[in-house]
Amino acid sequence: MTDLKKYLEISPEVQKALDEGRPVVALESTIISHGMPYPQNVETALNVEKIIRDNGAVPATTAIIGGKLRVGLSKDEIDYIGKKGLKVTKASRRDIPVLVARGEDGATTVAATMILANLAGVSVFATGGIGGVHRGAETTMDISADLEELASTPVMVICAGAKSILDLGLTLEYLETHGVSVLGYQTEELPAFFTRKSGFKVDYRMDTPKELAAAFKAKNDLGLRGGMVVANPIPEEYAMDADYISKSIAEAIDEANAKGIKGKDTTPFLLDKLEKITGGSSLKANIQLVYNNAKVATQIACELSRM
Ligand code: PSU
Ligand code: MN
Repeated sequence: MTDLKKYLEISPEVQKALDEGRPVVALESTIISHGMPYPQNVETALNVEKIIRDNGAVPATTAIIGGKLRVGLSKDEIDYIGKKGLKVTKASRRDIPVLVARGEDGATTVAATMILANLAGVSVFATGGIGGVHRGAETTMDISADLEELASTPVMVICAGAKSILDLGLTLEYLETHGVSVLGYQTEELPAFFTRKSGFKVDYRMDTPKELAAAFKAKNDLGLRGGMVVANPIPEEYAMDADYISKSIAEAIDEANAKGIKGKDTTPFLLDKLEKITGGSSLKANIQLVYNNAKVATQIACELSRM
């Protein structure tokens, strides 16, 4: 960590907030490049930043640009990542050293965003959905590096659960094994991204941002490694029909299998396919749940900054 300054560039606005102990909320960039089409991706990313500001924190969108680990991007940089879309390297933990050494760009996944946030001293991060154990993982071994990162890096991730493109039961088992608390915000049930219900229970229900912040603070104070998952259900009015979405997901997975899609391409392929199958209605829901997560994450960050 001796040469951190050489690699890490925190925007002046984010640095100032951190120096003054004001709340900061990290945001990922794979959701911009690989999670949504242009221009809705950039529009959403900028709206998310506005929601965070309006609720009293400073947004810190992260990415790797020209080999620099960046925490806090300008509007032009967000536009650059969004326009470049799938041409930007999807960057998880394993990609970071190579992109840095080569001076290349990378859009940070949940795992990579946790790493960058932690290096900068940011501990709350809002996103849409986390990666997890894929369906069929008993043969493919496709388990997102996001889960491993949650096991080791002290960042609280506010999401709308995980999409049922994943095996939610196995994802919860994996998190349990690695000691990651899954906390439901005003719910006992793990939300499944597009829907408020999944049939699976979270570890604990918490009803206020303050309770969530207190749990995270206790974890850190006790020196317990790793992050936490806050599962925040999509607002009722934007939730999708469970049967419709589960049929659409099955169709997307069948196509991915038929085409032999593997590795880091799997999640972006399924997200794109799903959006096409649902004629854009999944994108609408996706955008709204991210806004909702940004708001709750900001409330948690505000509570933490007072503790
Ligand atoms: N799930 C979503 N939207 C996303 C992603 C996942 O609903 O945009 C992105 C996130 O960046 C997440 C990554 O960290 O995909 C996980 O990819 P993989 O499954 O290859 O680890
Ligand atoms: Mn994978």
